[in-house]
Amino acid sequence: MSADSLPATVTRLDARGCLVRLDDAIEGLPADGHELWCGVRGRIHMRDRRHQKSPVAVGDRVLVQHTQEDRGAVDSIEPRRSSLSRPGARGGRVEHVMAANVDRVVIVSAFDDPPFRPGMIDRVVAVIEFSRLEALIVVNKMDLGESPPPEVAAYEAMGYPVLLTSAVAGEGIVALRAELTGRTSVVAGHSGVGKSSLLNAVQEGLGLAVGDVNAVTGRGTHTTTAAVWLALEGGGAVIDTAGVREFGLFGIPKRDLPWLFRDIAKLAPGCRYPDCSHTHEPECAVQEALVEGELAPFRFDSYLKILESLEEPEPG
Ligand SMILES: Nc1nc2c(ncn2[C@@H]2O[C@H](COP(=O)(O)OP(=O)(O)O)[C@@H](O)[C@H]2O)c(=O)[nH]1
Ligand SMILES: [Mg+2]
Ligand SMILES: [Zn+2]
Repeated sequence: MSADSLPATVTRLDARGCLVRLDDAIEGLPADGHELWCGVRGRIHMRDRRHQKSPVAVGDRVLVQHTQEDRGAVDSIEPRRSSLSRPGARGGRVEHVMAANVDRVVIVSAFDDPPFRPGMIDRVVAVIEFSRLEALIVVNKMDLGESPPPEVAAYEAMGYPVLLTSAVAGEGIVALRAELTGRTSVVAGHSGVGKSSLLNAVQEGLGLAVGDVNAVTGRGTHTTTAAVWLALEGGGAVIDTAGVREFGLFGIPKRDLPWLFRDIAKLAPGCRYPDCSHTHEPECAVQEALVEGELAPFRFDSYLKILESLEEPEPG
């Protein structure tokens, strides 16, 4: 590190490099003196990050050199305190870090339009548990419904906080702002559920593009991998993502999955076999709870779907 290395946060990535937000402003730069476009210097390019798509991720803390005008170069990357990854190229073996240094994942769903899909929430919650992050579940577009979807009770029973919001009616926005302030959150959820609308409501002036549902869910759009880091006025930051494909099940071993479902994990000690997969074993407490109506069937469905999608560990 040289004397004029500037501490900064990576706020977005594109083919040319990354945009960073400097901790301390410099005169003559965009965004009130805070923004530099950076290339990543060759020597850090692949060091320790051979299996990663890009050496830097949105949310990374970096040291940069100001080279000319609004340009700079990333000198070094701080170790990540947490990260959220999805499988990238080579059959999912290349790690694609979607967001670095986050505390919490805000899972946004909609009451309707697009329809409420608990399967998506369950998948992201499993990733959150695996990554040891906090979860906040948001059900947006509550202006389209009278009462929350029935599945919400199951998440609350497991101890996950749930917020009901409407970006158009301004419902739940104060509470959401309070939840976001002072920590770094990443927002996950299907296209069209209202992620960008909610963030625009939380903080005036963010000016995030809001799509109409059909336009943003159209196939072939490449906006789904974009993530943007945004500083919040009251402290903290939020990373807006364009979709949910970002939250793949990277690196989760099959045998770990039962422990990533809180309701299933709680029942598992009652099973005959300590390594019970809860799919076919005799004297399975999870199966019994299902029959007794003590485990929500939608949760078990999600568990089975995810279990099938996870690869067996390679022998040896
Ligand atoms: N009825 C209703 N529509 C909303 C709400 N929030 C967002 N929308 C609409 O849903 C569409 C998608 O919103 P957007 O914020 O782009 O969703 P994103 O893809 O998750 O970022 C837009 O047409 C918004 O106007 C809401 O609370 N209620
Ligand atoms: Mg959006
Ligand atoms: Zn079992």
